[in-house]
Amino acid sequence: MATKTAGPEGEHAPGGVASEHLTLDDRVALLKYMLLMRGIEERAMNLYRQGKVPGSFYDGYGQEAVSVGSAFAMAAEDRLCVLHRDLGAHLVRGVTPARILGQYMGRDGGVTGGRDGNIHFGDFRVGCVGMVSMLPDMMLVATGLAMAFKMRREARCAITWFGDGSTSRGDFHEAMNWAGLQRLPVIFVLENNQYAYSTPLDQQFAVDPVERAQGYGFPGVRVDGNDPEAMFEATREARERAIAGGGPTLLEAMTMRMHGHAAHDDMKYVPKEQVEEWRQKDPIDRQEARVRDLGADVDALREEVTAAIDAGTQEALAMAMPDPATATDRVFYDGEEDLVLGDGAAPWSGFAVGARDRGA
Ligand SMILES: Cc1ncc(C[n+]2csc(CCOP(=O)(O)OP(=O)(O)O)c2C)c(N)n1
Ligand SMILES: [Mg+2]
Repeated sequence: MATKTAGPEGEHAPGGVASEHLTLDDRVALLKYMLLMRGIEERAMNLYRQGKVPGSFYDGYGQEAVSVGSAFAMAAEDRLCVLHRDLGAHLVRGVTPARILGQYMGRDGGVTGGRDGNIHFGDFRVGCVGMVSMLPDMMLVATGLAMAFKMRREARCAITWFGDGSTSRGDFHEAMNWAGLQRLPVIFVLENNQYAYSTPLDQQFAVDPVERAQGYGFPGVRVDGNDPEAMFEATREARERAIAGGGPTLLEAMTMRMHGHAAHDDMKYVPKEQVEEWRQKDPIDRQEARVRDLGADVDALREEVTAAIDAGTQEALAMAMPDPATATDRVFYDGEEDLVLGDGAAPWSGFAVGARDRGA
């Protein structure tokens, strides 16, 4: 059980492919979801500055490839435990820009209907589980989902994302231990963006997390987190192994937090050269160069994405604020709603081009 590095790290010649399982349409779709993620978050930041988004605002600028690439490798019947820098996962599963922007603004038509602030949301109908804020408790939720899949003998997989800072908490070890012991079908994606608020990596761990995975009896794989195709391929392989009964995988996605922890953080503590170095590895620029080289009409795609975000913004701004009389609806289980995970029937938009649907 070796620790390995997936895909050619760092350098990607335009047109070079990191996965044989992706068609050109898939590769363009990866770019589309990354553009959507960046565009929606930029729009949300503007709305925040206009006072329309309460609290603070958290984004995943520069990290788009991590959630987009890995979510793209998951099947309709799988479950995703999504964290605060992983908007791309919601988008790949088909959540619309309007519902996301409505969520950030606390509107009735947002994903939680105004019941939570900007990032703690998930839509069961598309297989996304709402985020628990305590880090990294979603690792335990994903492990529990995988345990249920195993007990029911269902060929399904759970995936979750979490940051480098999360690896210093006990829950990380509990989830890894149980998943390893039970050989559960779960994928842990460590989003190593080199900072946990202001704490840099060299103050975070003495042993790299990919090596820790081996300590719990399963592989740790380091992936170029700024390459959506490498993320896709590593996740696809991990899922295949999980479904075959091979147990969990830890993927360490190497990336960089390009903005402050949240809108209120000017990240004075991050060296400018470090940011500049990572700007050269921007995942959108790289994917754009690849598919442009292969003949994709990237300009038309950009226009399509901008139009979708413009329309979504108008729709979200027109949404009403929630009716206070409904505040406790959907907070406690009342037997009315189907909260049972499992039917896999989801109003997909994003996954239509995913590899799994083609039986790849
Ligand atoms: C147990 C716990 N402690 C503190 C926080 C507050 N908090 C939210 S995000 C964050 C930074 C986490 O860093 P990392 O895990 O590296 O994720 P990143 O924000 O870099 O993506 C902190 C301290 C929390 N949510 N849960
Ligand atoms: Mg971090």
